[in-house]
Amino acid sequence: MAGSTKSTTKKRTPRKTTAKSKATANGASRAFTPEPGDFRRYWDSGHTHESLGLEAETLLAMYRSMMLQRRFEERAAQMYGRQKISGFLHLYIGQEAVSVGSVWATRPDDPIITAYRDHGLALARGMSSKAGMAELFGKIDGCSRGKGGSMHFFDVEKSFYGGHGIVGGQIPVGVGMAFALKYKETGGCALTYFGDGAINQGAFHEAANLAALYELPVLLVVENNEYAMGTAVHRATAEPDLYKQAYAYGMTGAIVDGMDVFEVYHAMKELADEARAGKPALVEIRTYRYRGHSMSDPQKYRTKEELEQKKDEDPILVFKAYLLENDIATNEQLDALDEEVKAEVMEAVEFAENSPFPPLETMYEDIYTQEDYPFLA
Ligand SMILES: Cc1ncc(C[n+]2csc(CCOP(=O)(O)OP(=O)(O)O)c2C)c(N)n1
Ligand SMILES: [Mg+2]
Repeated sequence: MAGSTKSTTKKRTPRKTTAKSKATANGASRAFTPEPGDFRRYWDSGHTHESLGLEAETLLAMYRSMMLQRRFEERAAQMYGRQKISGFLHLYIGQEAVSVGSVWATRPDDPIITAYRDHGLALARGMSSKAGMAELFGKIDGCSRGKGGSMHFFDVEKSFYGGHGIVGGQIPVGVGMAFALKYKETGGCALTYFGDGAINQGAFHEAANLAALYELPVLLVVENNEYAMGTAVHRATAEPDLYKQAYAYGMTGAIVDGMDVFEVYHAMKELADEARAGKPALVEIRTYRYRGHSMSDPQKYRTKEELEQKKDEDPILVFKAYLLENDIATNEQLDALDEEVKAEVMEAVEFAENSPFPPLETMYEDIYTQEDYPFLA
């Protein structure tokens, strides 16, 4: 009721804020003193392989992994066209610096969990291209015995925990894994990946809160490839600088150039080590996907010019130029490596072709049941 507030509202006498009265009994602060957040920028930092302590041999292994991911997916797209692969197929092409920079910067037993755009991270972590391709073909020798397909790559031996189709669904699972790592005192860090489209899911915010509250060893890595299906980030997210959302949880927020493998490597190394010591972070890696959201995407939401401009920043070309300029490898060596990778992918296709479909009786295998679950009687 307008006008009635005067009679019902008591005038408050302003209280003096003393050092003692700043924190309330529950620990919250009464004083209005927003502090600048812990934000980091990993961009244009001029790193060289020497400054990062990377040997020539390591650089070539990193480059090989990026090429393997690219060639694997190009071939997968072709096989999809030939109807060898059915269901969904989301390609990671353009984002390879994220997977390689992260994997090389962290421990092989640091668990990785991601969304459905999962081939790149799985291959970078060391999943065999044969097991990956057979999974795409829906065959029994696939990494998930042909039952998961493109969106559900899994390789527990390599600490790769999928491959999840519900947008944002894997984030609390990743934080749960971080809880386990802390509880078991393994010193590991849970690398939890998701897309820009997942950051507005409640699951992200609930998980981020617990990660910070319990000081869990986790990196919440958002691969911002500018689009969630056909929706640009700024059309869906009120604060399109996603890393800033870390502030709400008192976490470190980092922005990283995801087209530069050195920046990703540096960021992930530094931040994972801090996370191991109980300081989780939200890591926004700016990247780009060159292909459509999935195989059936007319891509009307972006212009050809945008795509062409982004192709100039291709993380593989950028890295290749570095290797050549710094005499790490010659053009001939890199071409030979490409041929080797192409041959590996063809072998994977042949392997997938020759592997059988899962026999009918496997339908009831790999299913989780808890015999003594009380409500299933
Ligand atoms: C909870 C939920 N809502 C909607 C969908 C449908 N969906 C599948 S992918 C996607 C876009 C996600 O985009 P982003 O997180 O940016 O990942 P990207 O595809 O760019 O890797 C949506 C909305 C879904 N799978 N799950
Ligand atoms: Mg996206």
